Amino acid sequence: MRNILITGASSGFGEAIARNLSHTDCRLILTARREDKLVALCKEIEDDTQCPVLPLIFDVRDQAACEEAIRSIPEEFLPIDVLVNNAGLAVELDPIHKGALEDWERMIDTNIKGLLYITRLVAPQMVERKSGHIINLGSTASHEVYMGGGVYCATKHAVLALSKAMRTDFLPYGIKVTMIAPGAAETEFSNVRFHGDQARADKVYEGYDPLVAKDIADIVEFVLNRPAHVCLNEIIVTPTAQFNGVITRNK
Ligand code: NDP
Ligand code: 8X3
Repeated sequence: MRNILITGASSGFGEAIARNLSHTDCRLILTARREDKLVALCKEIEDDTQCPVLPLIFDVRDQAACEEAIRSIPEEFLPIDVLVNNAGLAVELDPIHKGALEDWERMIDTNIKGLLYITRLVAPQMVERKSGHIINLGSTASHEVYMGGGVYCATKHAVLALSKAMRTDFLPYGIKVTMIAPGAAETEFSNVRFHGDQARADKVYEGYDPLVAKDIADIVEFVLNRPAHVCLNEIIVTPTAQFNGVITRNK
């Protein structure tokens, strides 16, 4: 039975990944800031499946809170076999000369520093056991930049660099590292980016069929079910109507 920790499990990809994996032989540790949403999801999963679920409520930007949360994990959910670094966000679509420093800090602190804080706490146990799998949520924005997306794209370029760094640093220990790089997917992502302006968020997905969270959850399940000698290093997945972060049909 695998112990799986998923950050950002209160919505979108993280929630869908948790729902999918709850039907497999595992225990889930789910993290996010919104306690009501996360606790409701954990209860639903425990009612519907045999899967034990542990909610951890904290902000990945808060290094002390990350440490306290990871140290609080009870023995029965340890050791962590799989870490899914999914928590992340984009804020606004401003060009560099107009961007708000506060928005930049939120993206950099969550998408880069938060991912590093959690990995630094979890990876040593994997190294010690010479076993484990880390899945990082990159993006097509790990490969291209688009207008107004500069700092978000920079954080996702960093996730690509860190995924390669983890793969090389952990190579001697047999730890798998996979970066999944989705294109446009309809989750709470654009609502968060535009501060709750749902009409503006909906426009992002007008005129084509975007990915949905389950598409990414199915890929995570596939990645985790490869034989021990197979590591998928990176998967780029877009809607059929989208070539990359820049070129989308009908846009
Ligand atoms: P959602 O907004 O639906 O989910 C984001 C999750 O991250 C939520 O559970 C949120 O929980 C959590 N989160 C955000 N900030 C923090 C924080 N500071 N501390 C703890 N948890 C946090 O978006 P998606 O599911 O779409 O995004 C998931 C990941 O996928 C992100 O890394 C995103 O960059 C990436 N991605 C998304 C794409 C898309 O088009 N949707 C495409 C490519 C990549 P809470 O608010 O409760 O803390
Ligand atoms: C999220 C999707 O289109 O903003 O990574 O790059 S996009």
